[in-house]
Amino acid sequence: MSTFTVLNPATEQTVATVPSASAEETDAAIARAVAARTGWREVAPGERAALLRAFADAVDAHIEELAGLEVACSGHPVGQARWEAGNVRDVLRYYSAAPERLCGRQIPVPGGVDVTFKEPVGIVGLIVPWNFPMPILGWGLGPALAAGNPVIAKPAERTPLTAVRIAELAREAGLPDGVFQVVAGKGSVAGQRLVDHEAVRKIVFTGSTEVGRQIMAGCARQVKRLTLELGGKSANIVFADADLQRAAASAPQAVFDNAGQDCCARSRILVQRSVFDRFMAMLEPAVKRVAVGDPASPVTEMGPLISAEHRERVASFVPADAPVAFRGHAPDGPGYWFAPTVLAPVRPDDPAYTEEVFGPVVAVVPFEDEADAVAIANDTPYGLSGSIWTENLGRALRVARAVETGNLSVNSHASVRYWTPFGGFKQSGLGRELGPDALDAFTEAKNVFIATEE
Ligand code: TAP
Repeated sequence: MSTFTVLNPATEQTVATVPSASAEETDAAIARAVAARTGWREVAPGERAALLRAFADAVDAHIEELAGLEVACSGHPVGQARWEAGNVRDVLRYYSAAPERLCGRQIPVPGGVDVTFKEPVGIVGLIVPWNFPMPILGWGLGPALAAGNPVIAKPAERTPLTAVRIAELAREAGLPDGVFQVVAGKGSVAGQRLVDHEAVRKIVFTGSTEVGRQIMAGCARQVKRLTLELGGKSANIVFADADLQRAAASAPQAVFDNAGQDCCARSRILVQRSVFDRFMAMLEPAVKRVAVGDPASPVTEMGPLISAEHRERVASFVPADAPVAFRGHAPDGPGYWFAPTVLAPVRPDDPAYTEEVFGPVVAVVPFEDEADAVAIANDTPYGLSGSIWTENLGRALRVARAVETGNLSVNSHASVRYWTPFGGFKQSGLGRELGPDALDAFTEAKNVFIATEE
């Protein structure tokens, strides 16, 4: 039996050794989901809603345990990890209202009536990355189950423990056998099997754009339904008329949250040239104030990177001659630490400016006017997130409409909210998660014509 070792990224100590699911074990999970499929779609809507609420309550009762696992497995600060477990609970509760509102339509047609049904799409494979193991699992799981689909989740190799525990809580809450399973295995084995197996009718993949492309090609062979949530290189645009103090105070959170291992990281700060120096003077103390350290401490704001390999990759974006304007702090000793790092001025071809770093590194660049800001913001193959700082409401709306990205905030660093659709433009993905329409991605519309003429 092959296994993988889960390391605590803050201590480099072993947390657990987990069996790695083979292709055959993944097939067995798929067979159990096939057996559960009809029973789950036939559960009465009110009962399915009650089961989702019970599942949410079970997660709620285990927030501390789940947060503790994520602190150990991912190095997330404990306050953040509690929020992440709470997000799973909230998303399950939000979508527990959906089964009883899964309404079709009645369409007037000649010779009869046509009614539509939203049918469950079938077995759903959720392939989850290591950066937000709990929320990203929940965003697919809640609506997929609410729509009447069995779900098989494949967590990332480095961070399987919370998903495994959440699946146990689902069973304890009364979800029938085979309705929600977790296969902890390699992407190239268990993940690939979910993509290749004909009984899996939909894949929800969150991860790198590179692997997303391969998954899309795999799904194309079977015309398999697919949602892709991929990489980002988002802009935080600060106009001269903004409340600069607020913009500078929140910029570190927008990029250094989760140690920058965030698809929504606003890793390019674009600042209007006339206030560039003032903004940098305000940004420096804000970056130096970021509390980096022991993830188990309630005052910690930023933990380590996920692994030694990932730290090496992040460090490659900051070579010895990099234009480092200033840095924050990071502990010495064991752990995959990397201090928050601000680069300026950067060349337009600097990889730290053009590529997704997925670490606590931000490039700050000046712009001249509104048109210039929009052109720079859009000069990337990605389009996931973004923020705009200005006191001019008209400008805020004009720029928000012009920036080619899926999720924007004005005078705020907020990114994902479960009430609103989330997803990317361009190479940041395909389809939307969350929000009131999320069940559309987990159902097929069926129309039935009923003749009324004799
Ligand atoms: P990836 O290396 O792409 O891995 C993501 C998931 O895919 C993991 O579970 C991985 O399993 C699995 N996988 C790898 N190869 C596979 C294959 N051939 N078939 C099926 N599954 C496969 O990404 P990552 O490094 O974990 O995460 C970082 C990336 O995710 C960043 O680019 C980030 O921007 C993106 N991300 C995007 C979003 C949204 S919402 N747009 C959110 C978070 C992260 P293993 O762990 O076993 O390799």
